[in-house]
Amino acid sequence: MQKTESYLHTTRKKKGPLLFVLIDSENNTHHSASELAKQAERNGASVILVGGSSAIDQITMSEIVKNIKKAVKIPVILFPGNVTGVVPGADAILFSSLLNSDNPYFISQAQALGAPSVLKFGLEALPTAYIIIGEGTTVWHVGSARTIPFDKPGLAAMYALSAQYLGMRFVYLEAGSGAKTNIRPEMVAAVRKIFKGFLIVGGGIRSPQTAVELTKAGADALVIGTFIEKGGSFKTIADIVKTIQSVRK
Ligand code: 1GP
Repeated sequence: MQKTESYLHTTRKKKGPLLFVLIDSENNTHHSASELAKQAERNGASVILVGGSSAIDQITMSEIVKNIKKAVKIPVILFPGNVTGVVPGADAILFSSLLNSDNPYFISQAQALGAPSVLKFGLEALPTAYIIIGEGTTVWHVGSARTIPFDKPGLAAMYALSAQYLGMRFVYLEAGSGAKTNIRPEMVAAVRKIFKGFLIVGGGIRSPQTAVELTKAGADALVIGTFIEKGGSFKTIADIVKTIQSVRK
């Protein structure tokens, strides 16, 4: 196991469920991105994700990654929405296949196009099944997702099981950035029951209450982006970290 993956498992074991803070390079200037990352680290985040489904400016993104790397000690992991999200300077990349896309480009073609850059930039690839739940979000639209309704946990579990059989070590259940509703705990529990790897859940999470329900249901890490981008308080972030890290199973 390489460095970032091993850090994730060790930290998960030591601290309990983790918080990943997502910084969308399209919505943040260089200065504000590194400031947000610093604050996130100070308030208990374990990873900074950089990406977004509409991020297309590689030059800006790679500068933002460089600045964030200088500002924090926690790993910086790329979260690409397309080949344009592969830039140098990060510790690792969620090397994802959008399993429930109707468009083969997002299942395997973008991956083939992006892989040589992952190698060239020396990024640690974290093999991830990306599964989009619900509809109406940017990622749902851009990724041509075949909708899995929020109240169909069995469908998400089927995809997660196939991810496991395909050898993927991460599953990311995604409601979409700024989603009105987050993934339901019942769906997280159904996926947790059959998926043995590292389970990430994101989209629409804004409160310690939701965060604790999702981690109790079995999420190893939660992703929060919009709440912080919209000026949500870091005190809430610290509370979220504190409550989820009391969930240790
Ligand atoms: C989006 O899961 C992440 O890809 C985070 O979602 O922006 O709603 O926090 P939010």
